[in-house]
Amino acid sequence: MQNIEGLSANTQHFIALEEKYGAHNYHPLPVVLKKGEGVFMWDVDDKKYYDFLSGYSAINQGHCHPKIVAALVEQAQTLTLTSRAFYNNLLGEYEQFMQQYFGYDKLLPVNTGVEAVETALKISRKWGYINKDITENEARIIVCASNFHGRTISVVSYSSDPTATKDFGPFTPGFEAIPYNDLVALENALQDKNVCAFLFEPIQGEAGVVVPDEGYYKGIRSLCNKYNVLMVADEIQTGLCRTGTMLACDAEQVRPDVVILGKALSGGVLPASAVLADDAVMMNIKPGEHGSTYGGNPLACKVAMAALTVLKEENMAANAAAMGTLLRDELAKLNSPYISIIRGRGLLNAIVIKHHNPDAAWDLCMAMKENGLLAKPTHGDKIRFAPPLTITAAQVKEAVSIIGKSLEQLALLSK
Ligand code: IF1
Repeated sequence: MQNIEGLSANTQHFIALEEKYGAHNYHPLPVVLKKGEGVFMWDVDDKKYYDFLSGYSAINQGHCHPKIVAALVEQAQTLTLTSRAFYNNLLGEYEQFMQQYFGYDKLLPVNTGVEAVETALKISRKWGYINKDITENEARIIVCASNFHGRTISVVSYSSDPTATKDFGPFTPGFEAIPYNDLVALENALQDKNVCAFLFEPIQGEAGVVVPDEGYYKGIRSLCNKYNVLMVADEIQTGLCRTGTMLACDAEQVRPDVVILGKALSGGVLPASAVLADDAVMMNIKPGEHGSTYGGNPLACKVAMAALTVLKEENMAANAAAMGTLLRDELAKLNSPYISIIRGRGLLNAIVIKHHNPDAAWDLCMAMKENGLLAKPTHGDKIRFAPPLTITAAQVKEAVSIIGKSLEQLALLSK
């Protein structure tokens, strides 16, 4: 039972319901939210919080962005789903919109991020057999240690996190993990003629916002060209202005062969994900070989076009870059003995906590919650700071003052 000491009756009520009737597949911070607007959320006792997680980068545009919600409401009252058994008047328009927006010939629409990752794995293998003449069932995909690409059996098959794999075997073969941010290891792995793709996160989110060296993307691009391997970028968390450019790979002007999008593609209002690729890759997929019931539904198409439009209209990439720099600078000014590292790009950031108490990161998140800011630890000692990209300089400064106050309380806690 979640320790619900010191929580309001309201909060305890909702936590108890989840405890009793829901699978225990998460360990949430003990806060129950009922409303979101912009960079803020309110709990069931009307307490206001800065959202410094943004739904793990699904809410780049801010909670309940009026233009995205308007698109949702309008389409929800018109036509929500046709299935792909028939055409609809929005999918083609959305696909053309995405071609003009990202510059790839084709889009394959699905729903969740991991579904898009699985789609990219299938497309990559198909390309390997058809275009690289790899022996049937011998295709291999190179991934990075400490990756996070979702939670399906095939995707956790290449996870290095025992929590993701224990008691879920047997696993899907055909994957090899190499160290992240290591071009020598990548070139060694690409000697294998059966390699069809290299799947990577431009910044490793779950691993604790691990930013690779300058030149990593360019190096991957060059090696994938040299060894005729698909460069597959999982931009589900790093894409859509989160790291200060439309796609994280744009930071080095690198164009992957396959781009995977999700999360903020729909501004956090419904699941929508997509795989982008040029014809030479995408046209290997023939009718009936892949799809999903909701993939390309008109509601998601309408919402996604609105969500992407506001990213540009409100210049969110530039704001993410500027506010990210301000956030990291203001955090550094705290000079806290409990922060060993501050890292990130744009508004995808994390601090690493240095403290003898193994629960210090959790305790700090609990203190920040009391002080009006929501964030959550990742992998024990790291705390991700990723507010919506609409945050202002004044709000960044106020948020950092909350973080500073909470760090002082952590000091007292540790006495
Ligand atoms: C949860 C982590 C982050 C992702 C990348 C694919 C997916 C994700 C780079 C799959 C999803 C989410 C999942 C969410 C928490 C969050 C997460 F902690 F799980 F690892 F962000 F780092 N590629 N990440 O980050 O997308 O199927 O979830 O739509 O599972 O609670 P999804």
